Amino acid sequence: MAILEQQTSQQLIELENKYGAHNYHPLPVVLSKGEGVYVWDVDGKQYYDFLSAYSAVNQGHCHPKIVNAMVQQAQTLTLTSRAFYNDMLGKYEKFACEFFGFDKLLPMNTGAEAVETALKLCRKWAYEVKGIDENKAEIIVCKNNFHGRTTTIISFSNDPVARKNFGPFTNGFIKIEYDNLKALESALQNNPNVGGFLVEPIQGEAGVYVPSEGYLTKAKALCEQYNVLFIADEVQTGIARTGKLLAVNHENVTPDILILGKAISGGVYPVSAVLANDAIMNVIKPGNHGSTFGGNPVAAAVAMTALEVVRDEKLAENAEVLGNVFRSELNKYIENSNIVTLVRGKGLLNAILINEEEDSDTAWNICLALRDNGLLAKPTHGNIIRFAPPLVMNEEQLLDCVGIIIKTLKEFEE
Ligand code: IF1
Repeated sequence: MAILEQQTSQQLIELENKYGAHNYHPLPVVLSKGEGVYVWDVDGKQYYDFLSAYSAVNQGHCHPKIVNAMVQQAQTLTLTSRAFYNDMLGKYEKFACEFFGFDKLLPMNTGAEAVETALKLCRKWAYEVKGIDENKAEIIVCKNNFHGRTTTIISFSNDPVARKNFGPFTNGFIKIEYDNLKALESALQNNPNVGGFLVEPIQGEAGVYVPSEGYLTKAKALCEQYNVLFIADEVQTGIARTGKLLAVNHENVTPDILILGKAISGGVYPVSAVLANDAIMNVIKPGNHGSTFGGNPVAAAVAMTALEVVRDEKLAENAEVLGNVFRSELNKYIENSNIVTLVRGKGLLNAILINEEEDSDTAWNICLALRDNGLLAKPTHGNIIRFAPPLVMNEEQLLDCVGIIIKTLKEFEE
């Protein structure tokens, strides 16, 4: 195909600019190959990937076992729709339910679809099990949340750029401060129609905000006290990213509804899932919810293999160990830095705070310099840079990356 002729980075950027909607502002680098912790641009330059496609490539780029599982299934049966059974879905559902410890799984494709599914499941449970009056159910969410881009989800976002001119919005959400148990208890006490509490165990997009020790435990206890479902959005924090299989495992909290996405497929194929026990999931009846691709055979094959890789290669344990090394090394540098004020995170989900205003372009310029030095990362909000390499990284590679990061930051020290 002519279009596949070798084109320069600039030509490829111009193609996207001319023919693609401008819904992103990517870092100016054009990637054409990925393997493990590395990606290469069209000119053959190698980079460490320190974003992992927003924690979707935890198992490393193009993991051979996961790619092989996809190829094998794609050459056999790709999609039946749910109008018929197929020989892969039940096996995947059983495998994933046992892997995460739930009775049932509802398969979807993207993280936002899984969040929407969880909201519908929570509302239906609120009416049919808790007994809240129809159309009166409320769901508590946290300020500075990120749960996806659909109209209902941005209805409870407070990001003006994500919301402006997309109204009218969906009602039925109560916003409270993150990591504030008094705010949660007050919302529960003063709103009898609350059916659920939707929370990110660590707020990723907000800038890798790790809540106080015990927050998740006490929040779950408050939900139990008020007969409200605790809904954990682990789309970004799940699948070993924070040093445990799930971020809620750091506090031994079991959510009533678990939302997964991204790395459940190793970044090879869109797969997401909602897991819950029968008392909740069984409110869903035929015709209530669905999706053409949800639970397709390729997704099933890919997800089972991607989860096996997490288990067999001990990626959570590796993330825990390397995350401690990363934060320890960065903290040594921060002691004498006049531009970086802190590093925070869990496992290999970390971020640094640049001591500039939110709208400064220092973080962006640092990411451009990191790119020139062979490492790819991107700022979240203005002055925060997220660092999230694939969990297959080894200590030697991590220390190499720490060296690149510190060398680059020093270029910006006054
Ligand atoms: C973008 C952010 C990260 C998520 C959580 C649900 C979803 C996401 C906790 C929806 C998705 C992605 C979306 C992508 C960039 C990235 C992101 F910057 F947007 F916020 F990771 F932090 N819950 N996060 O993080 O999953 O529908 O995308 O599969 O929209 O720019 P999705």
